[in-house]
Amino acid sequence: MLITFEGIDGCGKTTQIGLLSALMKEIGKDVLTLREPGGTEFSEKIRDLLLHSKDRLTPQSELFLFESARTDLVEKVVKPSLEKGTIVILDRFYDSTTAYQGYGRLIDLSFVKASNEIAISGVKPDVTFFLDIPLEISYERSNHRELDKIEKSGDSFFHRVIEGYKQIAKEEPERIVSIDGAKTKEEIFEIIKEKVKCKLQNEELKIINPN
Ligand code: Z5A
Repeated sequence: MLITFEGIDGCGKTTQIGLLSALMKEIGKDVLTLREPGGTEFSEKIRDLLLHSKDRLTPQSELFLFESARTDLVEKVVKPSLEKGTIVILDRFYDSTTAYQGYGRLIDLSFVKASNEIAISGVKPDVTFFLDIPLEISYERSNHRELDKIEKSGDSFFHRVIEGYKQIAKEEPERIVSIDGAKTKEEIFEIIKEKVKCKLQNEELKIINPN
């Protein structure tokens, strides 16, 4: 099972992934948590370039770097883990590219979606949690931390990213669960726990009764 988390900076992905992975381990599940960009030696090098290089990147170079990091992670780690039956939890996946490079950087959406398709080669999340927070909360939570390259993109960029996420969630209500990220950590985790429990039960039923 592949579970992904999405949302703008500081929306609480890392916090919820920590809680979910601890719970999964507690109930005896084999679970792997990964982040994008990252998760392989090569993808971590690309992450460093994307977030910290002093070079000015064009939106297109940014897009291709995210996709290169993604394909490396998918082919080397995500696919083999899913094939073994491991539950993979990803901090960001291709919805981030649609939101940030498509809606945020204004690269043609059909081009972004086609690039995503190449990078994921058929690997799709079973469920995606979109933690929806306004920009003000993102700024409050990242309080005084040094900003990376993408975080310095400005308010109008982030407003477009937020609207992009809302649109993506509207287009795929079956896969994407939108949660008000301003709720408490505990309230958010309750919603996530219930949804994952349902997914696991459905999966077990499918194993017992494949038809
Ligand atoms: N990016 C892209 O442009 N295109 C792509 O295709 C991909 C990524 C894959 C990666 O940054 C950047 O790359 C990201 C998008 C871009 N840039 N931006 N902007 P990253 O991985 O370094 O960081 P991040 O994913 O954006 O976010 P983060 O800093 O890791 O935040 P988070 O994981 O969402 O939040 P958190 O660490 O769980 O929580 C932040 C703080 O809030 C922390 O102090 C918590 O204790 C607190 N918190 C969490 N939940 C709550 C609640 N519910 N109430 C109150 N306080 C809370």
